[in-house]
Amino acid sequence: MKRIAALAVLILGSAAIIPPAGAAPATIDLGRASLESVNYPGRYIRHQDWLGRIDPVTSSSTNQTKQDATFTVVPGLASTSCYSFQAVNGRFLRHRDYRVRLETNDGSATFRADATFCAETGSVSGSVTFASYNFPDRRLRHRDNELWIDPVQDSDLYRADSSFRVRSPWVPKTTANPVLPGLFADPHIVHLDGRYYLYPTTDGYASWSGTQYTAWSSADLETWTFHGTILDHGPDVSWADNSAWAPAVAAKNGRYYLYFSGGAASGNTAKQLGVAVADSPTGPFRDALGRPLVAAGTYSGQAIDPMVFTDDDGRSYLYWGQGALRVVPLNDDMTSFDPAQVRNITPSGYNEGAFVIERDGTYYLMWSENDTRSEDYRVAYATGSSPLGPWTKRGVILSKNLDLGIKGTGHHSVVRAPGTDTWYIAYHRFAVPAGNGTNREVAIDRLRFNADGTIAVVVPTP
Ligand code: FUB
Repeated sequence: MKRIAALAVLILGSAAIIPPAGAAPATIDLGRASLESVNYPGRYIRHQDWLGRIDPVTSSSTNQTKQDATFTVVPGLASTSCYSFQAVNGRFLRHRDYRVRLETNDGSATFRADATFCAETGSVSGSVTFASYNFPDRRLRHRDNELWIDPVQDSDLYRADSSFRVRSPWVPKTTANPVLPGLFADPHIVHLDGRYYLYPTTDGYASWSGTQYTAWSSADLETWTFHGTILDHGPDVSWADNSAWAPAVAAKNGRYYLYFSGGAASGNTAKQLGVAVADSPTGPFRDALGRPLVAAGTYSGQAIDPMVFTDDDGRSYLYWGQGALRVVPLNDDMTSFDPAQVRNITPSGYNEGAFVIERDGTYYLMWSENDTRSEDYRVAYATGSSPLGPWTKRGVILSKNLDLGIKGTGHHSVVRAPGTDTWYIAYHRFAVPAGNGTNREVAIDRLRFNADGTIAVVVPTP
């Protein structure tokens, strides 16, 4: 909406501003890329001394130069229908005083808007131009080899200076992780209708204040397709304004249920749990109740981090909570339960992020310990004989690996490859290399079982 409004101002509000001829919304692939100037072939967008430029890059350039000219294209920090560009060192291209520079995401609304650019068709076939998200009458443009956002001009020179070709990255991604481009956390992985789906928290917001949930899908757990925003607290949920955290999706009777948490509307920041429903795993989801499923203050602990486990007999159980873990059987409608059946099953060391699986008749309850801002955030588990327990704590299965720069490994989920005994764990960690507790990335690694049914310690991979 904001973008449409901004374009209306651009079109109606000023006769002097003329978008480049033929400019129309364009899409580019997410993931690593380098951006080559249209009118200076061989020159690529890069950063040097934290400032944006276009400079020559060739196969014999230094590794540093190649690295400086390589970005990960991620969903826009301010709008997932636009883009942001994250350098290999974890910082983002943003404009400040109209000069384009490289800075660390501080999570503020200003930073996210300054670091978001909306793609439109460029001056020549196959090229794109990038309008500033918050100054839509300005485009990313090189001038004397420096990168600025400059007001649109109706000239061939401007059109060429502001057009780029998306090229293969000078420094390709060599690691499997992170699996999603950009800042995401609390991944809920699930296999539905023949595909894997990931539903994460959108990260990179100060105080985790994001409002949007996105969906991603994959056939092989390696290549992920972005399905855009599936629920936005702003327009879609009347009782929550902020803190769109840690979604979980469950399927039943041909419908898909998204469990989520959010800060109550009207300035009250206490968290509550909700449930939304859709006819497809990629939404759009709509708030099923028009009110919380678990209202703030009903139980001790924060009403966040929902998870639904469905047993072989078709019965589904809702788990949730930070500080205290609760479970209750869900009714068949998946949107209600009997409050009298709510149990407190908080294990020792529990903080948040519960997840339950069953294997060979044993139930595994897993959770995150410590604070997500701590590098010691980690995953522990217990085993039990039913979805309700009783539970026996077994120990920690996933924690930091400082040799690899991996910190804050937690809020995970687990999926089994259909028809096999091969299991995967999706989790978040501080984004490598520049992350922290609000700038996190999503990784997937193997989860293995020992012969005695205990879970082997997970080896986090770069
Ligand atoms: O992402 C926001 C919150 O941080 C989640 O709800 C917690 O589990 C922690 O990961």
